[in-house]
Amino acid sequence: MKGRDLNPHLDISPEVASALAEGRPVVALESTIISHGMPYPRNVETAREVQATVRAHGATPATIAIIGGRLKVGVDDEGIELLGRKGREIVKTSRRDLPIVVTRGQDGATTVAATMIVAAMAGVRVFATGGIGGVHRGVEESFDISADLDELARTNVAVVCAGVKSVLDIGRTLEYLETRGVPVVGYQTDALPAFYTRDSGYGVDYRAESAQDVAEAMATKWTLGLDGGMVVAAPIPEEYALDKGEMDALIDAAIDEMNSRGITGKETTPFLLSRIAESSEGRSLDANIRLVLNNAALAAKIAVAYAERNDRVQGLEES
Ligand code: PSU
Ligand code: MN
Repeated sequence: MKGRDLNPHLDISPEVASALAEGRPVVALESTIISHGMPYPRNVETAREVQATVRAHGATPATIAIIGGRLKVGVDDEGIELLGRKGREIVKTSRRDLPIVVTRGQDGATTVAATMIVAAMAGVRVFATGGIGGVHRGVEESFDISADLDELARTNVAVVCAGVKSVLDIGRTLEYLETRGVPVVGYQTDALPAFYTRDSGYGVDYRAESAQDVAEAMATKWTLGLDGGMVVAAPIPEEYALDKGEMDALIDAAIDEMNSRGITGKETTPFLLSRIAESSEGRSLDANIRLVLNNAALAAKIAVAYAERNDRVQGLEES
């Protein structure tokens, strides 16, 4: 379906379009996690499970990617299989890559930044992923700061993630988000989670007790005219968390190897994820899948709460 008077490059699937038209809850899902974040075929299995989890919690999943130069909101099974099978051959597409991939009619996997852009175009306000990009360790040398952070500062989508991964410089990532006015909200926690582990040693700005709390804060932010998103950080469920000391050692080793091999720029995150999956004998991948499913469930609850809130406010305005 070509959305009403929407962007000419955008295709919204019929299922997502009718949910949006009826004000029903929708959760955006990214595709770089499929193509560059996990190996085939578990990436495809996980993408399907994530969609099923969103449905089970009362929302419609909208996987976002670029297929043949079209911005897709609601990628079908065939599209997900393509992204998963081709993996790193697919262009990892962030804000700066979008115009080129679209112009050339290529396939592109959207990062958190690009997924936020496309979600916002379609009117989707809640997005679930695993981890966001951030300020990289060694930023003094590399100047590597993910475009995800600037997108969070300007595009109105709440991003549910498992905190900030310790392949990144967590402290500097938080400082950057503060400077750019992005709230970091802990879901039922005061501690910022660090992806595979529940506590990074850093705090969050605010703690939310419920999906309703998060939905209210989103609505207030945007009613105030404060553009930009929000990071909603949910810790990996206790039973799936990995040992912090052990993971830190594997992450340090992977970063050393990356530096000695001269891997930089957009290649860094995919390299680190696959190296850590190898050195942990797949345990990091299992944990990654568990936390993504957990985030999908929470994002669906937030999307439901946000839609209910909008219905209530509209009801009041009409009465
Ligand atoms: N973190 C993960 N898995 C991922 C990514 C980050 O644990 O797949 C992906 C996301 O798509 C994120 C991107 O937006 O990496 C960040 O890349 P960069 O640092 O190049 O901006
Ligand atoms: Mn980068």
